[in-house]
Amino acid sequence: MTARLRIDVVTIFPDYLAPLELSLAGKARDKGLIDVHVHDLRQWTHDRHRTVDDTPYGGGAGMVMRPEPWGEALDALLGEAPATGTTVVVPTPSGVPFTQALARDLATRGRLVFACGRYEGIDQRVLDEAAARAEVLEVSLGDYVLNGGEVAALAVTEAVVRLVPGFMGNAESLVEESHEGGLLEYPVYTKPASWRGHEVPPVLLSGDHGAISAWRDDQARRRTAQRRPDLLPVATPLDGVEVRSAQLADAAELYVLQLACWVQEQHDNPGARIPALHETLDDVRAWLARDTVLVARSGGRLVGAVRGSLEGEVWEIGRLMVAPDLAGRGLGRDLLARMEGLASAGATSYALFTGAGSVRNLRMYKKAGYRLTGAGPVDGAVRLTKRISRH
Ligand code: JD8
Repeated sequence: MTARLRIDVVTIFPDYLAPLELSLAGKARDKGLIDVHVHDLRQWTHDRHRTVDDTPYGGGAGMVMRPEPWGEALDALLGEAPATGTTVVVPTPSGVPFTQALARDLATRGRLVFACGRYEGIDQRVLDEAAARAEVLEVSLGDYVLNGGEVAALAVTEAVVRLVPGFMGNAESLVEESHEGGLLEYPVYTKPASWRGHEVPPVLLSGDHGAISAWRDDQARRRTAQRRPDLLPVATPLDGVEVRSAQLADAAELYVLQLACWVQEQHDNPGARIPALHETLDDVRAWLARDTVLVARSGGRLVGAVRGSLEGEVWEIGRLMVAPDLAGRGLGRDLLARMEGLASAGATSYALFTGAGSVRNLRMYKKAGYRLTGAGPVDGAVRLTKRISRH
C-alpha cells in the first residue's frame, strides 16, 4: 500500500533522525501511513574528505554548506520534472514561523523533503535552484538559535504526521488541542483525587458536564490571557484592533483619550467629582508604570485601554476606556475580559466603579456578571464586584 505521506530527510547527522524510528512516526510507518527515508548528504560528495562545507563568499565567521552535494542530493530525490505534491522543507532561523496551521497545510502534501543544514547554513543557490522544480518552504521552529535543522525536521515531522488522516485513533481529540482552536489547553488531572494534599478541582468530579466544560473554557481563557495574550481572539468586531500591554510611551495618548472619555461621563454624572478628569499627565505616567495596563490600537490610533491592580484580594479594574466614536461595538467588553484574565493569582474577586448615571457602563458590567455592592470612592460613583470562580 502506497504510504499517504513520504518523508525524506537529508542531513550530515543521519543518527539525529533515529527518533523517527520510534514513537509516533514509527507507529505511522507500521500502519503504512508514512514512509520515512533518511539520507547522509556526504553520499553525494566525491572527494576523499567527503567535504560538505567551504568558506563564505564575502568573508565572515563560520563555514557555508557547498551547493554541489545538495544539488546532487535533490536531483536524486526530486528528479528533473516538477515534483508536484512535493515540498522541500528547509529549516532556518530566518524561515516563516512553523505553526499548527502550517502543520495542517503540510499534512496535505504527498511528500516532504527536509534539507537539514549545519554550519552557517546552505548556499542560497541550492534553494533557488530547487524552487524551479518543487515548492520550497524555509521554516523556523522559533525565535532562538539552534546549530542545525535536524531538531526542526523532527518537530515538523511529528506535528505533521499526527495530522495524517487515519493516524490519530480518534480525530476528535485533535480538535480540542492547543493552537487548534486558538486557546491554550486547560489543566488536566487524573487519579488519585487527592495527592500530597493537592485536590482535584471538585467540578471535575461533579459529573456535571456543562459545568466541567465551562470551567475548562474559563481555565483555557485564563491561561491564554496570562501566557499568550497574542493568541486571544480579538473578539472585538472592530477590524484591525490590536490589544497589547501598555508601554510608558503610550502615556500622552492615554491621557488625551482619558479626558475625552470622562468628559462624556461627566455629562452622564453631573455633579460627580471624576478623578480621571483631575489627573495630570504625570499621574497617568505613575499608574502606567505601577499597574497592569492594556491598550487597544486601531490603525495605530490608541482607541481603548484598561488597568488592573491587586488591592488585598481584590483585582481592582479601572480606567476602562473606549474612544467615544467606537463605543458600543464590544471593545469595552473585550478589554474587561482580558483584564479579568490578567488577575493576579491571589485575587478572589474583581471590583470596579463607575458613575451612578453611567447607564451604558452599568448595563455592560451587569452583563459581565458584576453586581452593585455599594458606593464608589467618590460622590456619585457606585461600586460593582464579581467573585472570581477559580474552581
Ligand atoms: C537550520 C544551520 C545554525 C544558524 C549560525 C547557528 C530552525 N528555530 C531555529 N533556530 N535555529 C534554526 C536552524 C539553525 C541552523 C540551521 C535551522 C542550519 N544552523 C546557524 C544561523 C546562525 N548558525 C532553527 N528551524
